[in-house]
Order: sequence, then C-alpha cells, then structure tokens
Amino acid sequence: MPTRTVIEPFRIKSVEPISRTTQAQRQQLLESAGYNLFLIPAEFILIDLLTDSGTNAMSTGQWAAMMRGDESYAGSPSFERLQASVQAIMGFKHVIPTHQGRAAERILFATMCKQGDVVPNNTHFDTTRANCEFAGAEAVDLPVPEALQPSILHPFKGNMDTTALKLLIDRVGVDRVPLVMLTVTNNSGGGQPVSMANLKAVKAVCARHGIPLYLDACRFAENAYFIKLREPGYANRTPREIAQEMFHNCDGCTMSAKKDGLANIGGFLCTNDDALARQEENLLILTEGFPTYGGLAGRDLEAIAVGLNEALSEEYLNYRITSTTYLGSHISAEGVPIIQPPGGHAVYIDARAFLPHLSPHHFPGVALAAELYLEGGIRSVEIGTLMFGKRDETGVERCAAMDLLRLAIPRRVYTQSHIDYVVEVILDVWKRRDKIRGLELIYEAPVLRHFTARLQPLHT
Ligand code: P61
Repeated sequence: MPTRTVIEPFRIKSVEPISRTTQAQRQQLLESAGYNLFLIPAEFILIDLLTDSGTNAMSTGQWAAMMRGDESYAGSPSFERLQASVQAIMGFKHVIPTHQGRAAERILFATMCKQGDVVPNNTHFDTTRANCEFAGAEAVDLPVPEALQPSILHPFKGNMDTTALKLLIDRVGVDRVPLVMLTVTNNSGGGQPVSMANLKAVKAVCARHGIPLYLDACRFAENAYFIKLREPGYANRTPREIAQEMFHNCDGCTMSAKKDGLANIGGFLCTNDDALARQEENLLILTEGFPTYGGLAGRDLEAIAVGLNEALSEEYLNYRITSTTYLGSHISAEGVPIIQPPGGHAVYIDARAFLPHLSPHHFPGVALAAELYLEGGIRSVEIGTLMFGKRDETGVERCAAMDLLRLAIPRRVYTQSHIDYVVEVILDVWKRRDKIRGLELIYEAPVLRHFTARLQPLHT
C-alpha cells in the first residue's frame, strides 16, 4: 500500500466564520485583558487552541440523535441510551450523569474523602486537584521521572511511578488513601498516555491494599489508541477492545464528555460500588439533578451516547493523533522545544526552554501565550506557574514543576491549513524570542487563579 496523506475523515457541511483583527487591536485587547487570554472575547480570536474541551464539532449522527432527546425529568430513554453506551465500553455497574467532569470530581471526592486523606494520581489536573483539596484531602502527583524531562522520548510518559505509590501508601497508611487515580491521557504532563502494563501494575498495588482505582477518563480513546500504536501485543486489537481492558482493571471513573465524548457539554461518574453509588446519587440530586439527567438536557445525553462510540473509530483516531503530531513535528524540526513526543490532544511547548532568559517567577508560559496571540490571533493556555504555582505561608511564590504552553486541538474543527498557519506564527515568534518580556501578577483569586488573574509586563 502506498503511503498517502492522512486526511480529515469527514467533509464540512456547516461552516462558522472566524474573524481577523489587526496587531494594534490585539495589543489593546491584551492590555485590557490583563494579558490573560481567558479574558479575551472569543470573537477576537482567529484560531482557538485554548482547549479541546467542549469545542468538538459534532457529527451528523450526533445532531440526528439530539433530535430524539427525551426531556422527561425522570426515567428518560435518552439516559438509558447513554448508560448502554457507557456500559458497553466501560463496563461499570453505576453510571451517574453530571453537567461536566468537575461535577463528577466534586461528588466523588465529597463522598470518598475526609480531612487528612491522601489521593495519589499520575498528575492531577487543576480541577481534580482543586476538588480533592476542597474535600480536605491532599492531592499527590506521582509521575514517572521521565514525565518531568520534556525533551526525552518515552512511549508512556503518562505512567505512574509505582514504587513511589507503594512508598506513599506505606508512609501515610492505607486508611488515609481512599482511592488512587490515573489520568488518561495525562493532561498536565503533556497529554501523554499511560500503558496498559502500568495501569495493571498500579491496580495490583491498589488491590494488595484494598484501595479502589479510578480513571480520570476524559481522553480514554486517545490513550487506548496510543496503547495500540506503542505497546507490544496490542497492534491487532481495536481501540474499543483496548479501552474495555483499561476500564476492566478499574473500580470506577470520572469523565468529562467534553473531550472524548465528542460533545459540547456533559460528564459522568461511574462506580461498581452500590453503597457509594447511592450516596453519590443523593449528592447529585442536591446540586445537579435527578439521576437520569444529572444537570444535562436529554439531547446532551444522546450526543454523548453517540460521541463515545465515534471517538473509538480507528480512522478518526489515526487522523486525530496524526494531526497533533503534524503540528508538534513541524515546530520541533525548527528547534522549538516541545514535550516529546507530542501528546494526543495537544502540543506542549516548553516555555522555560523557549524563553530561558525569563525566571519562572515571571510566567514564561503566560508571556509566550500573549505573544502568539499578538503575532497571529492564536489562543493557547499556560500550564505552569500561573495555573499550578502556590504561595507559601510567607507569600513567596513556589513555581510549578514545569512551565508549559499548551496548544490544544479541538476535535474535527480545524483543517491542515489552519495548522500550517499556526506553525508559521509560532516560528515567527521563535525568531524574536529573546525580545519577549516576562510578566508580573497584579490580581489573583484565592483558587484556580489562572482563570481571572491579571498581569502586566515587567519593566526592563
Ligand atoms: C482542558 F484551562 N480539562 O484540558 P470539565 N480532568 C482532566 C481534564 O483535562 C479536565 C477535567 C478533568 C480542560 C478544561 C479546562 O483551568 C482549566 O468537564 C484530565 O472541564 O469540568 C478538563 O473536566 C475537568 C481548561 C479545565 C482549563 C480547567 O482544557
């Protein structure tokens, strides 16, 4: 078979205009947004790579399914279809719908954790960490050492350090570890996958201590496809079979359907534990809604039921992973430092290496995000000291382990020429990188500060 271009496995039926701005307008917009791209209105963004969450383009199959969404308050058949889809892939006994991933996290941690508990994860994403801490537990990240070295190649940089997990459980005592989580793929660590072998090794440690293992399953299909591509023994298995095996080794999951659910909103929480499920449903009723809709419209449940299956299509996953790699390899070929290899849903630029003249205290990831916007109207997100840094008791900033700039690719939204444009803009900024100034904070909220923070350029 000749090697041909991997094409987008869809054609475009409905288009959404995107608007250009001038550099002078963008400079003004940046200043009035306090150099925080979350605060720039979307109409002034040309290519939006802020997130792959909820920004997916839905298929004709999903739109058609939405039309049969049943909006009954209780016992909607749309919920039954969602439940059937989830159970066919994930196999869990209880499926509890929520309005998005973080609602599932809040209910999970509120039910399972108490003050002083410890929750290990390969790397908690920010909402997961915040919800865990809000429940009084300590969120501990246990990535493998390779995960913290952006330039080295490793097929499964999302893996958890199982030795560190055993040591942690021995140190704090099994009674303080109500669950262990694995984030697939590991978003904060570069969209890197977890291998099946690592997942099973983590499960074995958990099982020895009677601790349940939960997946933060947002990008489970992309993780399954990486296992197919990279892990010996899986090349001839379908992504669906691999996903089934992943979930079979777990006791529950949280899910944001805004990622590999290919929907624009929604999520769910799963467990095999009857008593826990009852408590979780009671909490759901208090704040989200009745257990057959959980804060979603019936049509949303339908979109997710179809989307979960589409996300496991091998042709779709091949296109998805190839197009993310395309962006990563074109910028890294010119010297731009990225987390290697490129992730599933995003390319992560190592902002500290891109801007070595900036101290991490001056937010190199945020400064680089501002420059990409100024240069070409591209919106990205910092995953670094603004998102994860913390002040100690004396008010001194403790920087994050890495300062990354994430270019997240919405699913089925942009074409190859959009991505070529992104490459050109990044390379133009790369050429003038030594002129880029750092930033200082002028406002920060007490939690999840990156959403609303305001910054200004440092005076030189
Ligand atoms: C994202 F700037 N992710 O990556 P929800 N777990 C994991 C996620 O990636 C995740 C959630 C749980 C987002 C959206 C986002 O500061 C930010 O449905 C691995 O968004 O509640 C979400 O799922 C939560 C972007 C979230 C951010 C927080 O872009």
